[in-house]
Amino acid sequence: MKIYYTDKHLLHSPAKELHRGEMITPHEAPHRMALLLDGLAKHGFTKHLSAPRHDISCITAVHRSDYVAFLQSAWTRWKAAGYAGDVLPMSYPYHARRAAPPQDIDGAAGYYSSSADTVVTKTTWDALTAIADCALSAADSALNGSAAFALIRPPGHHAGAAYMSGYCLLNNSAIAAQAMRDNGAKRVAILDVDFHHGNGTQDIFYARDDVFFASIHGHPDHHFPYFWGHTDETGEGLGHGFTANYPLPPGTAYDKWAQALHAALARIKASRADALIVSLGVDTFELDPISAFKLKTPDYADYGAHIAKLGLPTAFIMEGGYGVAEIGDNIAGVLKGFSGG
Ligand code: OKP
Ligand code: ZN
Repeated sequence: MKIYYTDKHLLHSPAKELHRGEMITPHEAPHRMALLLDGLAKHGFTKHLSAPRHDISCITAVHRSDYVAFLQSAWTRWKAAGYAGDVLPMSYPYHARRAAPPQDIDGAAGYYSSSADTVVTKTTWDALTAIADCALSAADSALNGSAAFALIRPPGHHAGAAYMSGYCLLNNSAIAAQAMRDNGAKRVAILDVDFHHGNGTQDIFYARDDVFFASIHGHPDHHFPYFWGHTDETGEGLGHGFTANYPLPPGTAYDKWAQALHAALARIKASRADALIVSLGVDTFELDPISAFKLKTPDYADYGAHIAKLGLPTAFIMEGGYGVAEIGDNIAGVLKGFSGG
């Protein structure tokens, strides 16, 4: 298992998170990576590869160029407007009310967002390109015959073609999946095992038949992102039948979760994908502070082994998993289980 890492994730460090009516210390911040690096080291995962710079076209292949321009300029524009803190939008368009963003950066930030938990800091863009490179190198490695893990933060699966959301700004898994397509995979499958539904990834590929998307997650009646992830969301147009959602109730433990996994794996097999991206969030863990499933540490190795049975070139892309001492044990479990122990 090759592991791609960069310490440039430190360049995205939100000062605060707006959470349930309060400004709190962010759940998604550099300390997550410190915990994860320590935990992985205990399991012998100490070798990290650095990723070469990939072309910006790898990013604009799934993200709208006006959104990329927004991410690159948002902090400067926010400061130029005299606004304090990081770019934290709070006014949202009522669905697609206007085709273009307003001139004011506060309004523009809302236009390119769908939840007030995600900020742009002065150096966010530099973090984002460096971690996207890790995801892209993991995809390259998988296609070249070596399974790989992108050890990155912030996560990406809530970011759509033109919106940030749920701590995510660029959709690393979507960028990696698209790169696999562009580098020879005819069909790619994305398996999203993060506790939260991967709405951004779903949106990006919703009308396509070359990227199959399956997600197992907390039911949107109870959990973020709230407006996506129901079973009746199955794709549209050409993409009809290429999205599969497995929403599960709060409190779900591994027996029921694994049944959904087996259903998702069967669908991936039937999709005849020739490469796999795993959006690997371990916020399904019983002690995760913002989630509600009951997976235990040994379950991670078990499901890693099931994913391996697909026999596909695979890139694991880090998504969520918050503030617990076991985060490294759980990621190590998946990687070891996948690699055969
Ligand atoms: C990111 B990932 C309101 C709820 C918003 C966002 C959770 C994002 C999780 N405070 N919370 O999927 O792990
Ligand atoms: Zn999550």
